[in-house]
Amino acid sequence: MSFPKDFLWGGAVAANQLEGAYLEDGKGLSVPDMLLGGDVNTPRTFLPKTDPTAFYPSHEAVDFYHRYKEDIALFAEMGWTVFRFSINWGRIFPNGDDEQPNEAGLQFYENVIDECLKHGMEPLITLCHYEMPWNLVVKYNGFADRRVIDFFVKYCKTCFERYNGKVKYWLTFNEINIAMMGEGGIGNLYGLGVMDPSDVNADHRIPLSELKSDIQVTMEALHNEFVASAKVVKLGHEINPDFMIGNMIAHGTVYPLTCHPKDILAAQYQANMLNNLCGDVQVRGEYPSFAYRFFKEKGVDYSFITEEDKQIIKEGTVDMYTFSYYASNCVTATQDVEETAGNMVRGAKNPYVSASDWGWQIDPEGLRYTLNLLHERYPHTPLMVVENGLGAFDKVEEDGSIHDPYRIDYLRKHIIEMRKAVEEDGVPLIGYTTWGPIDLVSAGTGQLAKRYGFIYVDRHDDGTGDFSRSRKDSFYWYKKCIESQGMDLD
Ligand code: BGP
Repeated sequence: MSFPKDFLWGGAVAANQLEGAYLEDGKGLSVPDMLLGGDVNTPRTFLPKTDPTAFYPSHEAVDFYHRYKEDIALFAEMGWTVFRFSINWGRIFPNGDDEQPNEAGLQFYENVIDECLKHGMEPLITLCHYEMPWNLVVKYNGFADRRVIDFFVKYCKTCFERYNGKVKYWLTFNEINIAMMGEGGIGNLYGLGVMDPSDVNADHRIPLSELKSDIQVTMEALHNEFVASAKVVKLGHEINPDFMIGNMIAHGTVYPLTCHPKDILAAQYQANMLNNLCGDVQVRGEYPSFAYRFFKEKGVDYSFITEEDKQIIKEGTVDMYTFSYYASNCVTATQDVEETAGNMVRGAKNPYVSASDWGWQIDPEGLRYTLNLLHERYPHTPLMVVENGLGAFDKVEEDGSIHDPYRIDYLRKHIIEMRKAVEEDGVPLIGYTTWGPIDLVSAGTGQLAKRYGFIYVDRHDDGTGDFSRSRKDSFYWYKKCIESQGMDLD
């Protein structure tokens, strides 16, 4: 037994982390264009008054915009049947609130889609991967303003109509639950396009972790994003009933650190807030009871959830649940323990697993556990792992080769656990796309040194490099994995 014959194998990227060409062919500025890089110990900083001496990693990224044919040919060489990428909203509506879409942007993605189809790859498109047009942040405070719902729906309608017949798989918002990760900066800005007015026009660098936020505004904006997503799902099905439209959750898999009942309850609470609140709204079509408990605890006035919105959310449930999985974390309410290092993903250290150089705890069995957990929770919904991978430092040898056994080891172990979930546990998993199959800009740190790729890109954090591509050992390994339907993993 192996994975089903029609199982989708491929890789996943985001426009802002890959394309570069940040102002080319009419594109407007979007949120990531305002961010500088950091590293494992230093958060990324926000600086909207573009400083010509600073290195903004997304501005050129790894230049996919000019090299997509070469890159897609390399993906095809590995035997991919799916390519997950995002459309940068600001290429289609440069200001977000424009009357007419930008034809050059639409044409660019049509070319990318056609290139995928030429190579027998299904495009899987994320409509918003942290890429809100900057103008919507400045003018409307992102999803805090309900008018942004309509702008998003109009943008998605434009994409659905233009690419109808060529694209079947769509995701509305990347990691919509990032808004639930801490109450501060990164979740608000990346996820919702929400900023405190006093930060928007800063003339100095502000670490993302220090951006101001307000829980009432965050929750209202997240609600508006749920409404936007549900409207888009409904509209997509009206345009083409065969569309498969998914949500996308950053799955923060949570374990209690001990079997102390207080730890169990703390872990359950965190899993509910982090993962299940968003998942339930988008899959089940209603807010779970613990969401209201959370609102009350935080003093959030949730009268923004109107009866009309509840109806919209009910009618716009997703066709598949897709998620990213990198690591698991422990939670404790009883002990004072060391926290894991690293950005975005934090928790109490698990003594039984190792961690990446960025402090993310490596836990392949956690993926099997997660798949089972999700299938139990949403028994009628197909699942897809749309991000999984290891960010690591790579070394180019003198002869140009790149040996990355650590990456192969990480992926092999996760694929084995995924296979057990499918074969032995009966989880309806329909596909797997590794994160960053070609080196790209890290979302969390803005680094290029945090590499995930099967394909190495000569581009560095000081802005040097000629963007040339080369195959790492893992490239040949993944090709073999796909050829054998996930059976030959040596
Ligand atoms: C997810 C994002 C991606 C990606 C990935 C790896 O949260 O959807 O955009 O970047 O994490 O994270 P990082 O780039 O911080 O290593």
